[in-house]
Amino acid sequence: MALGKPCSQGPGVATGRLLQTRDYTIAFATNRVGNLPVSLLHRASFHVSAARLDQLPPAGPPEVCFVGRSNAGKSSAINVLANQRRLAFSSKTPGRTRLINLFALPDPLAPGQALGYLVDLPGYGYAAVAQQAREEWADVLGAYLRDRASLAGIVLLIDIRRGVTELDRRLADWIAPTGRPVLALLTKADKLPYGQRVRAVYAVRKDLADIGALTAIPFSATERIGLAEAAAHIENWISPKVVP
Ligand SMILES: Nc1nc2c(ncn2[C@@H]2O[C@H](COP(=O)(O)OP(=O)(O)OP(=O)(O)O)[C@@H](O)[C@H]2O)c(=O)[nH]1
Ligand SMILES: [Mg+2]
Repeated sequence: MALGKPCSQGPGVATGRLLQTRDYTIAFATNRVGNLPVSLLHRASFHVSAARLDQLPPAGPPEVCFVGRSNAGKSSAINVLANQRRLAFSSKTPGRTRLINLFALPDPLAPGQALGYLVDLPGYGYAAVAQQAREEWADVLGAYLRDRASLAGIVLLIDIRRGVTELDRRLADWIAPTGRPVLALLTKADKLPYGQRVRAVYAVRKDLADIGALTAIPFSATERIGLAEAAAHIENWISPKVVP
């Protein structure tokens, strides 16, 4: 099924699975360097690449995927969240990420096991890719977003200067019925003054209002804008903190 044809029924898995995930609040609270808590995401390491969904490992621990237009800043966001320079490659050449790349987050209580995964997905909307390859990728992306049982949350990257484009809107049509939570990072926020950033966030919230569980924030990989908030959001998807 292509991205243009969203399904009406989502898997409705997010709540149940998140509640079943073990809570590591105490372990992370002691996981400090000096007085600074070390983010779980800083421990990310490359796990596996896949060209097709059937090459992915079977659904297991929670996954957080990064989607968005080609060049929106997906790989740069993963690198800054992981506090690593070249974990996910980033490039001035659009369409650089061609494979689905999984990065494992190790379980602090079970060495050798993954607590969750970050997933860097190839961007869409890159004009130089042949039409057939684009449609094939839309099918893969659509199936991943709809069917991947372990997908706990979606990070949607949108260039703050472009806002929600036609292709982003089609993706949102696909995501909304699944009920999956979305963190929209409005990337390259360093390119806009504060007032325009605020206006851009309002516009994106309005354009994506049909996504029930939506959070939208300005983000910059270079200036680290929105970094702490994005990291906390993603960590909570991987390992939900139980608030008494
Ligand atoms: N000024 C600025 N530039 C950024 C920021 N994030 C990414 N870039 C630049 O935008 C370009 C694309 O970044 P990538 O992270 O490779 O984008 P991508 O979404 O992974 O691209 P594909 O893999 O092609 O889909 C690179 O030249 C980055 O240096 C940011 O926060 N601020
Ligand atoms: Mg990339």
